[in-house]
Amino acid sequence: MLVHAIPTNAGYEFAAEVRAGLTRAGQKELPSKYLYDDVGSALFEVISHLPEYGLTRADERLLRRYSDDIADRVAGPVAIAELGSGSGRKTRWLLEAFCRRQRTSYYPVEISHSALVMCERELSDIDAISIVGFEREYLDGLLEVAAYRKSGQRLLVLFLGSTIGNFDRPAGVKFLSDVRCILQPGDSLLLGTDIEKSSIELLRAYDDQLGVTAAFNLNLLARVNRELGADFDLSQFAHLARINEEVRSVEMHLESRRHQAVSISAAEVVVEFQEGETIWTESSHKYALGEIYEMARAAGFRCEVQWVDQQWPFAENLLIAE
Ligand code: AVJ
Repeated sequence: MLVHAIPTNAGYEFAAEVRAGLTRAGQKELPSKYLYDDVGSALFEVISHLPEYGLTRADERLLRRYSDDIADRVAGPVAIAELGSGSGRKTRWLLEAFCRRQRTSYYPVEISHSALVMCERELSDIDAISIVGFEREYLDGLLEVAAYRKSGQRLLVLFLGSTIGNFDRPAGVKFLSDVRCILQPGDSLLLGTDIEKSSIELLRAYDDQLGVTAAFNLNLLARVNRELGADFDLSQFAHLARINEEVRSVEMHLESRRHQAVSISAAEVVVEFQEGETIWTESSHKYALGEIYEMARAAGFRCEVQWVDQQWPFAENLLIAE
């Protein structure tokens, strides 16, 4: 696989965003995309196997069951771009279905280098596939993929795993509109969305008994220590999952167990935490089935089909660019 690597001002951006998020007035925050360094990506992989966290397995079941259906609906020569490929495991079924029909180009777009490498290892044995990976932010990568498009080739964008849920609702629609702007009418977007479920189930899924999600969350501070020379004492922060009823999301926070000060050398800042104060690290929004049709329309798509998993309510939505 050819990999286009990321331009290297990435470290500087990380420091700037950490500084901005931890020095702002009110709720402190760190962007959830930084959860996925090599350690974080590996921990998420473990989360996807936990009995409490059914999301990834539901996604995979749907892709496995309906891959032929999806490939038939997106007929003709197609280039497939995946935003956030992860290990690539759940994409296999879909790619195999497309490759049975014709030669297919697959362009994973992923900020984690190790995930890209894993993804290639996982998928390169498929017949009639060519893989070019982009170590990029989603929209930057998608722009480059669109520039590779050959005439007469359709583009299918995969945005699976309910990653869209990490945006708040307005930002989610804005993101879909940005994707739509890069596409041509008739191109498609396969969007995975986690469906609303009980608070009990959600809290179990985001605060599992083994503590893997806690480790996944705390790793963000460990990463700031490693990469920005900070001195976070991990034993003085606690993982917290809570429901935000108003916006219908599950939030992850890191709660300071005592009053403390942390110095972050590369961000040139010392941050003070009160006892009980939290850093907000992620929101995962949950959707009603009908709502996805409206979001699609607002972003310039029409939702053509919705496949729903019964075991763990989750939907795969096929959106067509209008
Ligand atoms: C990979 C973004 C879909 O929001 O559920 C898992 C990440 N966070 N457990 C999600 C996650 C806590 C996950 N996504």
